[in-house]
Amino acid sequence: MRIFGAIRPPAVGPFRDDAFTSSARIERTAAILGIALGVSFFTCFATGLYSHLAQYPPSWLHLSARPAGLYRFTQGVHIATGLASIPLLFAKLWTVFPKLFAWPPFQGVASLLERLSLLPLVGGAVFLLFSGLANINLWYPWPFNFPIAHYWVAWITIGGLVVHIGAKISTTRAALRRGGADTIGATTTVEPNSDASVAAPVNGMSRRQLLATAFGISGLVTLVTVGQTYAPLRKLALLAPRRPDVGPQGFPVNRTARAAGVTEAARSADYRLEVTGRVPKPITLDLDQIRAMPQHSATLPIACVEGWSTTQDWEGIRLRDLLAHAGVGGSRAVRIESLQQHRSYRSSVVDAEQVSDPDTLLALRVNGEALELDHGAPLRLIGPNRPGVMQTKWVTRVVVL
Ligand SMILES: Nc1nc2c(c(=O)[nH]1)N[C@H]1C(S)=C(S)[C@@H](COP(=O)(O)O)O[C@H]1N2
Ligand SMILES: [Mo]
Repeated sequence: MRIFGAIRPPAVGPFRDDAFTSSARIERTAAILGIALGVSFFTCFATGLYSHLAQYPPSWLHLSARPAGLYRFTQGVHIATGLASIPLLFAKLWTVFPKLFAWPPFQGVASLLERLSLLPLVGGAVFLLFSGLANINLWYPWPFNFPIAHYWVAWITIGGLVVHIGAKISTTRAALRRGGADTIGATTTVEPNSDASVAAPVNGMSRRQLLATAFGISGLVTLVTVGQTYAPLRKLALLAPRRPDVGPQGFPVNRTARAAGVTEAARSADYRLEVTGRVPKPITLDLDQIRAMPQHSATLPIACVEGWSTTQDWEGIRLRDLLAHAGVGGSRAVRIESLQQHRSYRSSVVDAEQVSDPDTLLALRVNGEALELDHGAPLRLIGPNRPGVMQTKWVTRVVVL
């Protein structure tokens, strides 16, 4: 790498020796933030993967209907860890920023690969956190399909993260032992074992102040958003895009009947529920016939992929009773179709295990009242451990697969 000795950038701007002098920028800060981000990113990745598999189940995998609130928990964790990562990522990028201008830029093949892996890692991390944040605020300033892009970029980012951890594990270990007071950027190195950088913040914040600020903001963000799914903190959910107790009948609506274009069809006296597909005797029921069937109740959450959830008491007919009514013996997977004609989430698949679950209902009522139009009246699907996007509203057809 002698070539880098010969060509050197002019000592201006960030390339000056004294360009970065903050005493908070030390390897130890980078290591602590790195570990926190590693934990939050892997947690976010695992819960995100679960969410993806739940929404796009491959043929070899079947997701259990129990525990009923599992998806609610994993998706709450997914959004909470994503949001908590944002201030930590800012702090980490700020801490290691001077390394962008280090000379020589790399010191061999391994070092070159390590530096290149930062591109998918940093680019991917910024993309994931930004697109996720926009999505939970129902803001789509892009032409691509959010779940697909978010999913594939997650794989790229995790790949970059694995390479990064492999490359940095020994630096991190060293930094966490006392020797890690090496500054990042400044030419003078703080004596190992001296507490100078901690005790005397000569330039700006000390390391402790930086970490306290980053973790403090991260904790605060979690505290004021997690109430969207964790009921005891409901009152604190000031920054949450959705309050689980605000909306018609006391809980939120993402897509209204008007937005879905179903108002007329859902109110019409011509409304019918059809059971078709691979059935011995296809049936068509009107509302009175549905109301005359045995009614059951279940207390189940709607757990939206955007991180909010709300648990309600639902009442309606069991999906398995409906299939039995149409002469279907045993349990089979079905596709539930909505009156909604356009856009996503107008149908969803219920697998055989979910169909046979006694709590999988086509609900007519919630909390002792008839469903309101925006909650899916006259009939909505509600089942245990399903992502919110698969709790189809305004159901008009059950296709046995
Ligand atoms: N037909 C239909 N059903 C739907 C949706 C939809 O857009 N269309 N949205 C889903 C989503 S994203 C969630 S979280 C739940 C609850 O959404 P809501 O708050 O709009 O009732 O209903 C689901 N059912
Ligand atoms: Mo949702």
